[in-house]
Amino acid sequence: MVSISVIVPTFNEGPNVAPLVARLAAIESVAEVVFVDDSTDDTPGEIERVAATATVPVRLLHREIPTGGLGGAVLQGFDVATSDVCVVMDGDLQHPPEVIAQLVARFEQGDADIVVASRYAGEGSAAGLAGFTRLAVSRGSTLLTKAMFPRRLYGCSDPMTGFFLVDLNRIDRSVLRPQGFKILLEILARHTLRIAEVSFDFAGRNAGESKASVRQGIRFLRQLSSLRFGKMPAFALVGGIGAVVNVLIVWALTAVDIGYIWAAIVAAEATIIGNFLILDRYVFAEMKADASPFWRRFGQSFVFNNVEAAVRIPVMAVLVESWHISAAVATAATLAVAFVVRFVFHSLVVYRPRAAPATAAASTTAQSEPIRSARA
Ligand SMILES: Nc1nc2c(ncn2[C@@H]2O[C@H](COP(=O)(O)OP(=O)(O)OP(=O)(O)O)[C@@H](O)[C@H]2O)c(=O)[nH]1
Ligand SMILES: [Mg+2]
Repeated sequence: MVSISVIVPTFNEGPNVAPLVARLAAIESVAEVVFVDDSTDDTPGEIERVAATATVPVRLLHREIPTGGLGGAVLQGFDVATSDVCVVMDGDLQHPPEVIAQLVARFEQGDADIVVASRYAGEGSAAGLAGFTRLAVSRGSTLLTKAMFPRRLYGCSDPMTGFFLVDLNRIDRSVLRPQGFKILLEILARHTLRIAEVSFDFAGRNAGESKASVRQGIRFLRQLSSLRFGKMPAFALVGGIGAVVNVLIVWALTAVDIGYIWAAIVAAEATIIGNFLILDRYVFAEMKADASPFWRRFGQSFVFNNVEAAVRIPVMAVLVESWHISAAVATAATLAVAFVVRFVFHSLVVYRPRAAPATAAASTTAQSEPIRSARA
């Protein structure tokens, strides 16, 4: 039976401490609960009061200088944990402690380095996310992030969750650069781990206030930039070069008296094909072996790009005619949306592994995504 340290980052969660500890104490495999606290109120006092009578060891690490925010707190929790197998969870009871038994059971099967409690797998639900906007932001950013790290996040439907079990022996903590909320993403994007999942229902917050904010969103963008946005920059570069080539072809063909409509069509198709060949050769090189055959990848990419071009013009017309947006802004907006959709489609659909990618299950040292540079 594995015994685990539960790491709970807290910021002003006083009223949630007692019910959380009571529910954790009832779980057999829990060896200790480590609160890593950055509170500005009496939460540390409350943790000490609860610890005095708890039936499970409760430890408190109060940080005067809250380096790295929530993610930094989790890392410091790892440093003081007595067990090598840790569960990270929120302190507001949005993560039901009873799910820990399932995380441990899944880990004990022996084929995973990390077990993620997912809101988006199987029976899970994100109903506890307040409001349509937050749900949409959560879903959208998850999809885009998965497209940036298609191999390392393969098999993880919820890389943004704050509820997971990790075997510390399988990760190199010195490469982690936590900034804010997304510590799991930081771990997954910088290692090649065997990921397993357990689904759960994300509850509403028990008591107290949310710390999620626009500021956290900005920190998330900073985190993505320190992870170098995975595959996205290379994908964008190929698209940018394609656009320039497109213009050059139109210029050359019209110079030899070919009508501009025909010139535009030839240029568009030539760049769609050329872009695909470059993406396939360089950007998604290491994913080809596991993906569908060449002609199928080509077909999907070709059809997608033609449909996209065909749909974008009428959408632009609607924006300009009915919404009275200027043509330039409408062009920029539709191009930006098309870029994101194209990127997600290629990364997650065209190059989707037909089975679990071989390396994902093999080792923690293989560095197949362009993340190595971020280690410096
Ligand atoms: N140590 C530490 N813990 C934090 C910090 N910010 C948030 N937390 C804790 O991290 C957990 C997640 O924060 P929440 O505010 O619940 O974030 P959320 O679940 O996205 O937002 P809600 O849905 O509104 O609850 C909670 O246990 C917080 O107390 C921080 O800066 N330092
Ligand atoms: Mg919460």
